[in-house]
Amino acid sequence: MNFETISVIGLGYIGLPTAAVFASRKKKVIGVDVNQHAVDTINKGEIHIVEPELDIVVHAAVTEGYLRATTKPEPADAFLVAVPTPFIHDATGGTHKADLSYIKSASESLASVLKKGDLVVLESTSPVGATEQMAQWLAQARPDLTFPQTHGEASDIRIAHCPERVLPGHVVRELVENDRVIGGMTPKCSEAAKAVYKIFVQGECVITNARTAEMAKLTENSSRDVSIAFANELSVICAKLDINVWELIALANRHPRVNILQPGAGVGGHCIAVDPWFIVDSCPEEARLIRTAREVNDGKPLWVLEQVRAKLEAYHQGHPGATRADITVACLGIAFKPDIDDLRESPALGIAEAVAELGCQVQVVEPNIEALPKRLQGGNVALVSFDEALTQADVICVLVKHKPFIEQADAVRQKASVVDAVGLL
Ligand code: SAJ
Repeated sequence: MNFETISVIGLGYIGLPTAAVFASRKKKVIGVDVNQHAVDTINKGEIHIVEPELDIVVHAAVTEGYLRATTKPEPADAFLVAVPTPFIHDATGGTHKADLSYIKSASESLASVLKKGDLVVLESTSPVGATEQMAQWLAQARPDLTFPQTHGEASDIRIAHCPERVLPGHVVRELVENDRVIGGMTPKCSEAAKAVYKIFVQGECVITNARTAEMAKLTENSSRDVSIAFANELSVICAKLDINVWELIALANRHPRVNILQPGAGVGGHCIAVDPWFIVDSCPEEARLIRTAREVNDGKPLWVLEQVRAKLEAYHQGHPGATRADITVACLGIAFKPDIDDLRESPALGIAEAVAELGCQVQVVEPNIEALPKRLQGGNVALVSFDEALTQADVICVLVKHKPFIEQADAVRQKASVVDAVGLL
């Protein structure tokens, strides 16, 4: 199996680092994306997303001539599909269905350049059955070639699923070091995919079938979601019982077989808050715990907002005649988790927005961004320094446990009115 030219379809948070790491191993890499801006940026040796160390790897890959981006697929020996799989809300039943339209259009467009002997790997996190579906779309587009669903090991094209599992903020290191689960549609498909990943993966490449690989990825993120939901539920219970939940969890975690995660402002990002729904959608009757965990975590920002409202009421009682606009609320952190600039699906961002809608003056302290996102660009929201917020705010909400906040936690402890959603104090 000789994979000299590798094509990565979708140059986002997963596809671009993957393309760059293959290129760093001196493979010819063709990156494909429908976004012309992303393609132009990459071809200049720059990046359109934020991820530590990625700029250096992409710059080297492009300037040394191993990575090139384009909007149209070109022939290659292996194609890795890393496009988004968001969910679609069903307005009637409240279910969340996976949107496979990006996989469909990627398949249809790469099908035109497929040739006998090629490998196609789906990397996008997908509901069980998506790899088989992709194989069908490819077969429909190329009746002149044979595929594993009809010709098994004798097929012209090999197809596999190999889910990405890297942690945002640590992508470049984890891509190389993490183990990979490889699920081929046949054993030969798995072997071909393993040979491709072994070009740069130092972790183990463990082989299974495509459906199990799909479910493994969903299971990993659901497991974390359920664990975080347990911590979030404890935080609500402890507030009612007047117990410090962070002290409680630290105590319980001294048990050798207990490892409770940390409560927070809710679960954000585009993975953990999404993927469990793919399991719920496949097995709505059976996936009771997984659904409830999603609901508990989605409900947490509303609970934090209730705590902020209670502080506002207390302020009004101490300052008769004050209006909402007279109250300054500082929101410490709006990213979806500590020490990154990623605001996508951020519960903290939603809370800051809701506090602004209550009519307060909102001061956002977010050391990882330089300007407020559009959603917060109303008249009553400002991006300020930590010191400014600490001197001016009447109420402080700690929403993300960024490192600079931990270093200045003593200053927050001095303030009278604080909602601490993340255990900073
Ligand atoms: N969070 C808590 N309490 C915790 C841990 C996390 O409230 O104790 C919150 C975070 O603040 C954040 C959310 O959960 O809002 C998710 O953050 P995360 O760091 O747990 O995970 P992600 O979304 O950045 O990345 C996850 C990872 N999956 C697992 O750890 C099982 C990563 O390995 C996956 O590759 C990624 O999803 C993905 O792309 O699917």
